[in-house]
Amino acid sequence: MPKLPLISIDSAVDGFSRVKLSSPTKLPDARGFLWNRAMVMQVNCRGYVNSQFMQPEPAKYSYAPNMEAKSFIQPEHSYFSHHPGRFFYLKDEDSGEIISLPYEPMRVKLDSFSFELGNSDITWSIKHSGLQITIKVNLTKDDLVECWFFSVTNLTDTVKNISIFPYFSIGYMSWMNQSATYNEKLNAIVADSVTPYQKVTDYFKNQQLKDKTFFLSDTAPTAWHANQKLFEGEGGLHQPTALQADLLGNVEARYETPVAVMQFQQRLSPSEQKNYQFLFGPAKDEAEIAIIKEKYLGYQQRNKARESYQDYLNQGKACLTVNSDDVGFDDFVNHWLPRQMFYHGDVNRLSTDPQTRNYIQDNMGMAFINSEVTRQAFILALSQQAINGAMPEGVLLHQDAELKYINQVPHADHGVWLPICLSVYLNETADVSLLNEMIAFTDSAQEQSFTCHIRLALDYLINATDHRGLSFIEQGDWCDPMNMVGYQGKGVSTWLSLATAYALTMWCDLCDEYDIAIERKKYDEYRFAAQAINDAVNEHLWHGQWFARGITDDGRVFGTNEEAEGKIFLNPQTWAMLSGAASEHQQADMITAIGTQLITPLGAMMLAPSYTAMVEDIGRITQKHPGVSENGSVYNHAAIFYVYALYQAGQNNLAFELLHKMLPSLENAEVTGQLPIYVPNYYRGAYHQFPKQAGRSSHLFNTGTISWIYRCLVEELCGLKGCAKGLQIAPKLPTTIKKLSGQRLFRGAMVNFSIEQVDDIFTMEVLLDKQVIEGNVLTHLQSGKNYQLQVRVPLHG
Ligand code: CEZ
Repeated sequence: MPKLPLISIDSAVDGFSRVKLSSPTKLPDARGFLWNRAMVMQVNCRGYVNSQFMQPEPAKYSYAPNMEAKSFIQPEHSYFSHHPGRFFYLKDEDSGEIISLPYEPMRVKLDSFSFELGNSDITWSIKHSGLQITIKVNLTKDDLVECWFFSVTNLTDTVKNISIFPYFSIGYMSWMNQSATYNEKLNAIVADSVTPYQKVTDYFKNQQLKDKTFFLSDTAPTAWHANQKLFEGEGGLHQPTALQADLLGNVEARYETPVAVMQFQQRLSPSEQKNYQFLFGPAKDEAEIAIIKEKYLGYQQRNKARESYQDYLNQGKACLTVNSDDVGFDDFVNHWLPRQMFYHGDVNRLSTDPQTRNYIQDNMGMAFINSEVTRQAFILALSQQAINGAMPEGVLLHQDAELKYINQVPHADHGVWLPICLSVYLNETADVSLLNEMIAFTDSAQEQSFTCHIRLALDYLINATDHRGLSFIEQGDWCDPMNMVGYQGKGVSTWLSLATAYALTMWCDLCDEYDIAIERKKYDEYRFAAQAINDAVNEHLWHGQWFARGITDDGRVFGTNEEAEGKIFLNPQTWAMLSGAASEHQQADMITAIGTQLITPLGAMMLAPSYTAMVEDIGRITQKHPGVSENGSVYNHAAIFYVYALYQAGQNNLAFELLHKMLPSLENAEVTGQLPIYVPNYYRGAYHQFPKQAGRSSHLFNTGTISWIYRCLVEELCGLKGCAKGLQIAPKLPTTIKKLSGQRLFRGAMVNFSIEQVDDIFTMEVLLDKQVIEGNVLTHLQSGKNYQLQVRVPLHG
């Protein structure tokens, strides 16, 4: 049998892509994810699953084997033998051999293994001992249920007698009450619990909670088992005692940790195939389970569910497809990147109070998919602004939602993001009517125009500066855990100062480009303020060859070469390029310093050297493990800011080199440990301190990086950027890409483009439908029409 490549990318029937992994051990942490507006599940190639649903706050239906803290989805989520999962034991009743599928918990070497990730489903194709097994899972458009399909085919020419045991973990549900048994009427194992509480008020609050977990089957089981401990017995998960008997014992769980196991004895004639369908999920009561059963169990119901789920995810189609010589790059940009962007914009990382900076940036990305969603999101964010101009820590998306976790810590930067992200919405739509939308405040019913809300946010930022004209950092800016630089009310942030100057400049530029009504005096004040901040940053924070990160409450400048750790931070350099604070000479110094101290094979680290001990006038960031998250990882959100700034500075080659590096690929998979289906929030850094772990993916697909990568691809690399007059053509191809073609959907018009770098011209040539275009703006593109665009650019800039 020809050796399968470890990872392969195929195109799928639904026109999407299919990424396949042919080993459960080479990339043991490899995983895929599925979601809808109410739930998300991360599925590991070995069968482990990390899943949660919203009611409206995040909740579990398949728990760890012991009480677990409720928290936001963590980076580097690790697996362990009793980690929640969806497994299938398979016993050959003739030989007695038992294996488990897709691999855990028994870890028996299989004849062939394939873990396949599609847009709307995750599949395993396995061959072993003459059997072909296919396991597939998908979610539904908007219900709380996992739809599993299991099929086994006898590839031999002899009869095979087998037993199949789906083993779906339920885990430790509640210290107050947990149990499970088989419900014949539903043909399901139903686990029941009571969400623990002690306050009377919570009794009434918890009435609607979905405290049941169900495992439904389309086939009546030969026997069943619902008791985790007794199922394992002395054999443990590697050789469960319950499987040693001919039949499972039909054992309940009574204030014992539940599990859902069924046994299906099956005689398979040669070439005979047997299919099973299973549904798994949370429910409030048996009536709800019956409705789910009615809706999704059955061949037609299943196909209908799969199609509607595909249709839901296909809404995530974005406005750009590219065709370069790099198959992996094209596959990721055309399929997986828009998918991850849609996940962020459509379900807001499945939070009821997304951090304001995340909410605005994630919805900036939606402007490339469905700009009406962006419009509504920007209006909602401003409706929760205070009348003094302060933007909230988080945007509440549900009437019962509260600000939780990090949103209870005051951060100073939330006002900069709308003026910065608004440009993408206006470039994609030219919808200046948004600026006249009348919106109230969180603390006043008085309505003011969108423009006025922006002005209040910018004024609030300008006033939140110290005697030097630098921005107070409070307990954090973009960098959440930088919480002790300014908690005494005096510390300032270089990044936020520069981001404020950039936001002021962006707003003035937008007012010019889209002729937005703003008083001349206010316009001049903003231009002046931006320059004043840039000057103040240069006066107090330029140190040697780069900008420091800030000044502490006690006046200590940090993030300079004088320190042993945290010598250089990426963000101040990036945003000094964006805000215009850095001269060409300074830019050259910074790019050199970044090149020697921060660049790794996976991209730019956000600071170096990583902190290895607490620094009390900087804060929590220094306590994170070196190379992890903000403490010097390749934090992709910060890295893509740098890529975007390099494009603004015309550094097209370095920009593309760093953009390409952060994209997961077949080539870097054995370093990152992940499949090329999402950009993680970070890759391990501390490259010079802990090289062994460097490059490892966090596997966390929640990251503000995505919308910025997409912006770089559409507006910079391809240079097909909207403006007030139409579509501006200004591609920034690296010298390594001589030709790039593709499609760009712009305000309803489909532009089929080809961009070529040639060395026989000195100025760019633009042809639209073979007509030479004067200048570089396509002004009369009509919605619904198709256009052929040819762009020839001089090879050497
Ligand atoms: O959260 C992210 C935030 O969602 O950290 C980014 C910040 O810009 C994003 O808005 C950088 O700080 O609290 C913590 O220590 C966590 O590290 C969070 O800061 C971090 C989570 O890991 C999610 O990535």
